[in-house]
Amino acid sequence: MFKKILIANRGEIALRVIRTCKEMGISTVAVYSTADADSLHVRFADEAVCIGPPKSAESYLNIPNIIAAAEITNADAIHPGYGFLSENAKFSKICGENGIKFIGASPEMIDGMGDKASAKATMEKAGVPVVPGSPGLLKDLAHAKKTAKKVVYPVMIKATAGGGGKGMRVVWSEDEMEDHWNSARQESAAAFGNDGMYMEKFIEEPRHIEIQIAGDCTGKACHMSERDCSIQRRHQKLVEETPSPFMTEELRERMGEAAVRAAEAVKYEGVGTVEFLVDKNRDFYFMEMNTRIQVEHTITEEVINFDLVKEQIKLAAGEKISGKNYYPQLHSIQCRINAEDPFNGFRPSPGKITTYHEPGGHGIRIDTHVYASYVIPPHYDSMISKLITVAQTREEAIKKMERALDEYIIEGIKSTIPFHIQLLKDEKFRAGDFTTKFMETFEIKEN
Ligand code: MV4
Repeated sequence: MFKKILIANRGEIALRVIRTCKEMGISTVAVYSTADADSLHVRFADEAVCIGPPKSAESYLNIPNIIAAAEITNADAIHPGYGFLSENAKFSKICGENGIKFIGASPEMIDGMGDKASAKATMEKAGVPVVPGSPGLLKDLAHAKKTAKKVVYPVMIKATAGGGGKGMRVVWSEDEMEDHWNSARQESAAAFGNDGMYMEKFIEEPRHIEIQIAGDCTGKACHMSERDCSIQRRHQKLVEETPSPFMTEELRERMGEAAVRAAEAVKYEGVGTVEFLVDKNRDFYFMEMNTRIQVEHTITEEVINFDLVKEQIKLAAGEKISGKNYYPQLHSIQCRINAEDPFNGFRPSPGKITTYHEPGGHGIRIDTHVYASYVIPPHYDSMISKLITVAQTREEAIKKMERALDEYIIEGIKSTIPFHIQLLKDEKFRAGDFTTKFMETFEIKEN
């Protein structure tokens, strides 16, 4: 087992990893930018190294400085958390070259899954359902038009280097193709330095349901139940829950098995997520594979009573999975509390938290790095805490969340708490009747 892990991240996830390391008897090294000197991850780690100025590019994305910090502290592994360098093939490779275990995917895995068209081809070959579309990349506009006729409109053109909705367009008819083709390619070239595009049938009003998986060094994988992440706004998840209200035992088994096929096909090592689109007929299609611990891993931990970060560290150290699959025993919901003004288009609201009081009691979990008098820096993402409830049923988890949101006091900045309070009152949400389009029509009422 590792003796010392450097956590190449900040905020709640840095703290989350430090906590598990402490429980495992592993020493921890925090790295921080000058904007985060007062952050809790710096306080709670055994050692801390400043790696640069506030800007991410010069600190949390600064590979030479992070490797230097690992070397001077003698860390034998690096946990990258999510975001930042967590899915950076170059970083994974450099860690390996310096004799530091990267607690995440190999450079080959990251590159293979990062190219969406080739990941899709790999999955199709492994027998994982994929959205019908172009067999590979589209050569030019004429090829796109010809392919769309076969796929049948509406279609989607997607950047092979894409993710998070960038370089992606819905095309409803041939006369729209040229404009979308040009703009999507331009956007992809600018964002990713790669303008390769592929095509899929457009799935209208899908649900986003992902399967947590784990794989070990023998090539064996297991599934660990699903998360419904359909409540999103501009590709930012707002609420996640498990089980999905749309799930059936039969669908869970089919999706779980497909996710295991996906993981085993690429000999996936570590914890990961296979994302699917699920249509109204409960047909599901592979979308992406995430090779990191995700923000919403918490709800899975609650319903299967299992520490996923501990598992991640154990698998990186060469331990094997138990071989069984994990099924949800409870219901868990997570509300992301962001420093944003929900009444003004979710505009970021950094600054000082003057008053802070957390809810508590049975079935409540809060993962956060903030405290009273903490100043939220403007340089990073706006998530300040994750409020998680767990209960026997969905109804109880919702009621508990309403009670917790009412108790939660954050003053000095705007937060998304009032949004969550309104969302939980929504009839469609309460009925579990929502898709990825839900937020497009949800109206936030001025309090
Ligand atoms: C789709 C789709 C409909 N049909 N693909 C959005 C992000 C990227 N990972 C894939 N995305 C989508 N791909 C086909 N063929 C709809 C989306 C989509 C979406 C997916 C998951 C969660 C939220 C979404 C919001 C808008 C569009």
